[in-house]
Amino acid sequence: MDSRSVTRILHNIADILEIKGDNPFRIRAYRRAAHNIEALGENLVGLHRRGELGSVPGVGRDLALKVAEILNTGTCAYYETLVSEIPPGIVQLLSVPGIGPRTARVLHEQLQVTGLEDLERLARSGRLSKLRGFGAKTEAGILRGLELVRRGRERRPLGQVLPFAGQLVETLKAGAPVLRISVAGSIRRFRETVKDIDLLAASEQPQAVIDFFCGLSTWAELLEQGRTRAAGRTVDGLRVDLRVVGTEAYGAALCYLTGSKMHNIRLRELAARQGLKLSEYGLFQEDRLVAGREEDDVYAAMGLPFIPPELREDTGEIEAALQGTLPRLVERTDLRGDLHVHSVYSDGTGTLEAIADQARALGLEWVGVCDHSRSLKIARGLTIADLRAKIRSIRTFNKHSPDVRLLAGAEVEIDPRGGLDYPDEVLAELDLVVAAVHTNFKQDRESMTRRILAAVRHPLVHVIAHPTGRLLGERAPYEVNLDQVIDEAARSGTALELNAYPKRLDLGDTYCRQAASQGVKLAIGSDAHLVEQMRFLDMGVGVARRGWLAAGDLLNTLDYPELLAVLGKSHLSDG
Ligand code: DGT
Ligand code: CA
Repeated sequence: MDSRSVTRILHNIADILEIKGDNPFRIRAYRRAAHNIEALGENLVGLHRRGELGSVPGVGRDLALKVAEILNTGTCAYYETLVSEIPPGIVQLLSVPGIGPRTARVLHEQLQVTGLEDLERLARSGRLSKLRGFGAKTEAGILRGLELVRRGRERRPLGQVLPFAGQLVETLKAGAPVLRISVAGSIRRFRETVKDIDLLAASEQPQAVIDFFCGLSTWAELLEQGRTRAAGRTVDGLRVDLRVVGTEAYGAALCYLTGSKMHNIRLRELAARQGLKLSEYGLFQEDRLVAGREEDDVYAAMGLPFIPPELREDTGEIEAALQGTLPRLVERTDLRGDLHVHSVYSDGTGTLEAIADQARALGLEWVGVCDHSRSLKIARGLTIADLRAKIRSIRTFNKHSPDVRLLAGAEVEIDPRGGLDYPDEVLAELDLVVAAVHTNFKQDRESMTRRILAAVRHPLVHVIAHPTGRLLGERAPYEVNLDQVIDEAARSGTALELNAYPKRLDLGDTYCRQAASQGVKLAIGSDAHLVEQMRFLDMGVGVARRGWLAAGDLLNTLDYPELLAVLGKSHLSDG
């Protein structure tokens, strides 16, 4: 069992308790544990092996036992009992964005809805809007939610699949006679959502590799078991394809299976113009193999530099490669800081010390500690007095921390009319002001654009957080004219965030590219609420690379004095 199954079950437990009207503290405890376990990713399994589950924040003795039970058996007795106590199908309703436990209970009690098909049928026939407390708006919202669920089943957020893909690679490396192995397909290209997992291995014993793969306990169903290819489906419904080739063709096969399809087609055309033939088996002149062992060789034999997988979408990369104008893409090691981390001051769990320690461990030199502002009470936004106390603590902290500096920041609410949640004189005391929309998502396009443009223009705002507000698979972007936001950011010198939280990845790759081409700086922020989540920076780098960004396009690559200069805070530089 992987950590995702654990978090799903814990969330389900919380949902069922909520449907039953159980103790809110208990419900919150399950959610908090699920949230913290999510942040650990597959590290959870290691903790379990070492008997250290109790060290996870929010996981006490009782919960540690349940988590261990789930990891060992795939479920736990307590959960099974809860499930048996409520009508089947209700829990399924909760997977629809916009349907909480209370709505689910009403739907079940009044219309006997027991599943998603049921729900969709009733919503389409207009029956839901006739329920007390529902109405046409709710009904439309539920239909949108159902559409998101459907799409989410077809394509999953990359962040959900990436750890599992990495784990499979490690499992095959450890247990099967593979000489080389890689994730390919859209995952290797770092697309924000993916349909399935494509794996490629090189081996002299393909059959043994296939047999090992097919024998994994991971599969709910085996879809294919051939001599050099196999495919399985997980309990979650996720398909995994494996191809096994010889080492002499590994590079060509990796290139083919990485795609994208359009990139492949364009490469093949280019080869043909040069009198060559490119396929998954290699690059050939007549019947002679010209290149195939390494991807590098394949590109080089066609007169091209290596094209990073993130660029292989046929959006100009082949032309740029031919002209020698491919960007030198930013790399994780170019990053010196994280511009968006929450702390214990608002809804995070990290103290200033813990944040700095994690920064050090990740090779960072500075961190923007941005807590929520006063009106966002649900996320424990800071009053002005608390904010000032936090600023003082950070100043003191920095005096004793020469290697990792913290910036006194805030993620400040942009109100529906474009005003900010702290007065200007308070904003001016901060080192870093990140402005964000967390309320009134449903404004029309004109109002929302006007609202965000006001923040972009505000002279004390440095960064606009998650500019579209989308949550992959959960919430569509709000209506906003991003072209205008980018134009205005270019004019005013305001940076746009590349929020690296796996559910967000906001801005997405295409808009990052557009913004950078207009001279707008991007600011990668992990949006970590637990210090472990600062690792999400990796996700941000992947998106940045897909957006053709070089180190110079990001604020994260500046050193501390350079960053302060850009933020207009150079006076803090010497102490
Ligand atoms: P996905 O799975 O929808 O997230 O995106 P991909 O790109 O992983 O697509 P997938 O899994 O259908 O195929 C994996 C790779 O195989 C794809 O990136 C390129 C290659 N490929 C698949 N079908 C074709 C094809 O018809 N022609 C060419 N040239 N390549 C193909
Ligand atoms: Ca794929």
